[in-house]
Amino acid sequence: MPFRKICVLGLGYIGLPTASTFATHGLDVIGVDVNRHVVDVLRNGGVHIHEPGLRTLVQAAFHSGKLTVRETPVAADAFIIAVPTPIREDKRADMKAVTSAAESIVPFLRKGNLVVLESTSPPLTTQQLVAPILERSGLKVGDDVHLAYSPERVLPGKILSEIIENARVIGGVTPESAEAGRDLYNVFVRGDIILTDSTSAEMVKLMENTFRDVNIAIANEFANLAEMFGVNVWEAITTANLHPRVTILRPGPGVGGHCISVDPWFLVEAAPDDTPLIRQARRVNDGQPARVVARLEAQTGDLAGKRIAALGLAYKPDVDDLRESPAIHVVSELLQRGAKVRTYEPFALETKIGAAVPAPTLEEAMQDADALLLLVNHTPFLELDPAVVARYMQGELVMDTRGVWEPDAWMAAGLTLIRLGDGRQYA
Ligand code: SAJ
Repeated sequence: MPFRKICVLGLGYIGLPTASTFATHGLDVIGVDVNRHVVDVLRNGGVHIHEPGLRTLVQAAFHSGKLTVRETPVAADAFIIAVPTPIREDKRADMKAVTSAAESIVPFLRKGNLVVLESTSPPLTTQQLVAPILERSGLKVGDDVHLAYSPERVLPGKILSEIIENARVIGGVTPESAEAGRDLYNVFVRGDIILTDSTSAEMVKLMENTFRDVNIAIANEFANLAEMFGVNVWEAITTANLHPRVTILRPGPGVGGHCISVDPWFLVEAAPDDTPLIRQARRVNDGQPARVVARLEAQTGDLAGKRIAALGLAYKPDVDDLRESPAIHVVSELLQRGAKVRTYEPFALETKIGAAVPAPTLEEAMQDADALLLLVNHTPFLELDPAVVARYMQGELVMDTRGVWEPDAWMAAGLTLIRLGDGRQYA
């Protein structure tokens, strides 16, 4: 099935790279975003997202004349929905954006069109939410219009290569819909394309991220046990991972990002009585920020009035993405206990968390601090010289929640390093 013109709804972390990649591979792409600011920024040559290589790709797409952006859809051969599916307070998926994106294409649907949902969604969304909306057009999904679910599985920080190289699952509401999806993504995907039904494709996506969440939860629980038993969890994990069938992940201050900390809830929502493990893993990971603060407080005593330098706010290294970031929860908890927090996030310098003061430089964040807290293992932090840190700080306590700093070097600089999951004493 030949596709010449496509409409991509949602120009965020997934939609923008997807739209631009299709455009640089020769399709006419209309990128649609309901947020006027996003459309304006892109039209003026900017990019509203930090992702390595994205600016260059978007510029190439515009220069090719194949990408245009606007606030409403137009008629096209295919429509890709890549809008957010955030989680609500009650831990249920907020499907408003998917609903309104699907509704917005109804007036433009024509016989033979393909619609692909990429947004991570609870099982059965494609069949039970999207299909009925599309049928308001009078066309029959599966007969007149193809409909498929194809999850994005790219890793933030590596989106541009993974979007092309990763295996891609395409689940159709009919086999023909899946095949139509394959014809579309074949334009640029170099990884394997696996065809299945739409609900299986939805499950695959949720299973991948839930698997990772549960595995991080057990690493976090091991870290907590290690502190209790006087064990260095980082060494213990390295040793355990020498076993040919064991791969324990890394403990940390919690799990953030818009995917792994959110997607498992979609399974819990769909089957609350049959997901005890998934729910518990979420609780363990969500409990990590409080554990970090408790460990720090055990060293410093009452946190009220203590000057804490918090390094890193993003949800993981070398990205500016703050969504669901556990570092933010740690900072909020410190503030609640009366600590005076200075934050330094090199990828989003102006980020302000409550009463915390965002420092423009690392040095200003560390100046006169009673304690230094590493929350994200951004590359620049890995190279920090403990002797330099010691010169800026007033106190001696340094806490590493990512297991990346070596105690010896910090001790040699006269500082006390404690590490999450490390129950050994280095005095
Ligand atoms: N984390 C740990 N310990 C680890 C690994 C990660 O604490 O050993 C934490 C990170 O610090 C971060 C969170 O988990 O806060 C998630 O980071 P991540 O790098 O594991 O994953 P994401 O959220 O950036 O991207 C994931 C990926 N999914 C899987 O690896 C199964 C990616 O392939 C998906 O496309 C993406 O979710 C998504 O969009 O769903």
